[in-house]
Amino acid sequence: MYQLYYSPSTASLAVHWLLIELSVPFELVLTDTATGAQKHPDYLKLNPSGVVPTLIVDGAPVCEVAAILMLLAERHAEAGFAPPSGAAERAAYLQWMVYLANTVMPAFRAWFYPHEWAGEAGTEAVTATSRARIEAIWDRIDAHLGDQDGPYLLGARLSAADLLATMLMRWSRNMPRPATVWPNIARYLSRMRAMPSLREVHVREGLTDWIDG
Ligand SMILES: N[C@@H](CCC(=O)N[C@@H](CS)C(=O)NCC(=O)O)C(=O)O
Repeated sequence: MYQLYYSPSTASLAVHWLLIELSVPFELVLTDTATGAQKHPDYLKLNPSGVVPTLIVDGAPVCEVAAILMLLAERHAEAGFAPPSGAAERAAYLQWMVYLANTVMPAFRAWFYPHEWAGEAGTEAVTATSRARIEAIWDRIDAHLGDQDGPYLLGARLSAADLLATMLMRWSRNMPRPATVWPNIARYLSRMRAMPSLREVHVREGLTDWIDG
């Protein structure tokens, strides 16, 4: 049985979503970032970065949302969320997972926590820069989706990268130009939002906004 340390609407959502898709047994442990639970000494023993998510796998903590998604996709390979080694889409899958984790997530981290980058005095500049970076990311992903043969990041094949991308696109919902402004992304999100498991994760996390567009 997996245990997911989560907080509603945060980076744990993609893991929660994949666990539902995989139909595997799991338990949720609320680690409410609104109350600072992610900085409690007991939680820091599991995740020294003091962030969610953490997934307990065979009794040991695993951190970093992209790593957790890739691990789950591999452990439950029959569900097809990761193209196997040697598959044509494998390189694109790895590229998108790493791009989402090391380019898109840090841009959002800067948007949501601008003081971390330049102190309180620099928040305005960091907010402006991170907004521009995020919009450039949507330009790139929108162009990619427009060029694809199929509806997903990897083309015809749905993968864990789509769950991570959708979660990140959702994070832009209150920005001046949310990801849905880009037409190919809007089409992509209509399809992703039609997945019953995404609606289910919204219900389970008590989220009512965005899912209906
Ligand atoms: N690199 C981490 C980042 C996770 C992250 O930034 N989580 C946010 C929620 S979306 C968090 O826990 N924020 C609370 C904090 O930083 O104190 C990952 O990929 O798992």
